[in-house]
Amino acid sequence: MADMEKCGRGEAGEDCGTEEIVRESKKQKKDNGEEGNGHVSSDVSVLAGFETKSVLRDSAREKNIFIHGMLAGQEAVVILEKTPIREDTVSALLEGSRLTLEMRNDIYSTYRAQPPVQLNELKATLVCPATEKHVKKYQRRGTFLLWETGEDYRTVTLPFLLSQSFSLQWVYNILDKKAEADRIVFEDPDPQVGFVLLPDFKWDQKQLDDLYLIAIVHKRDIKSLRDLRGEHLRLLENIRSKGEDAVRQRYDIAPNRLRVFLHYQPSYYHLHVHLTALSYEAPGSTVERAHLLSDVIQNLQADPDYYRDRTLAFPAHADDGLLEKFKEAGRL
Ligand code: M7G
Repeated sequence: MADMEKCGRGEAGEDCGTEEIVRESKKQKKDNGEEGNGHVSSDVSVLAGFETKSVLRDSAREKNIFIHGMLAGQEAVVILEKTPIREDTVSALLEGSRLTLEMRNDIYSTYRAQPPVQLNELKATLVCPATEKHVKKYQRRGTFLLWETGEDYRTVTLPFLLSQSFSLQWVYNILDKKAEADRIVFEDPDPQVGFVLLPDFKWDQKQLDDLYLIAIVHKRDIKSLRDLRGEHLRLLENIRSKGEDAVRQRYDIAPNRLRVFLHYQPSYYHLHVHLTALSYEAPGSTVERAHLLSDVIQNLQADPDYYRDRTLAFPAHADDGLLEKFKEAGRL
């Protein structure tokens, strides 16, 4: 399993692999303070007062659980997930764990292992205050494919997302260096073709196997893939070449080991590109949602209005409102 030894130090001097809930919560307090909407405390027991309302989703395979509840009187979502086992911790795990025999049969035996406390971490993500839309995003429910023509986008989807979409405050905080500035891996500050490359908050940066970065463009007027035109080719090519170079330099990963893609529909309507390790089956990397950046570039080279006119398929959830709008418009 790859580890982070290769990663060296970032431009901002940050050590790779040091993300902790304590630091995150401290940062969150600072960030929220700047925006005047925060309330989480910076102490280690920030989740102690969390009152669970319901489990939105859990997965034995992915080893995660999404919980909806209340924190300090506000709606909140907490995501807990077991992190991958790092190769560089294996000997400490084997030596330091307390084993309890569960069963033995011939040459086979299974144990419950209690690792040393410092190796027994979970990744915890807190969204607070969470909106109803956050709760729906994380809930497991029926998914249906929609086929959206260019006309559907303009008449149904666009009005819906203008009224409904998630706040982009976290994106602007990154672009304005009000949050996560110490996590930036690379930046091209050009207002037309520039972008910020940083770890996605789904990645704990402790191992490269599940590497997940996002490139967020500086331009603020491109909502999604749908808005891309031939004139944006320079921007997209810039993300591809400089983003891939930065990943090679920082993590020693070649472009042909990366999956570089856009989501349609995204959750956040400010153009961004996902970069994940090719070997990692990242959530949202399936064919109905992920569009390879290299394909997007070729499509725009062949037809500058490709994404204005094409019918695009995407998965919609039973209760997320857009499906309902398509029904109302007689498009289902
Ligand atoms: P998307 O395609 O809009 O939607 O991707 P998705 O969340 O359904 O995939 C947005 C990406 O931004 C996702 O990969 C998120 O994990 C990531 N992301 C979301 N937030 C709120 C943050 C954040 O505050 N910081 C960072 N670094 N990444 C985030």
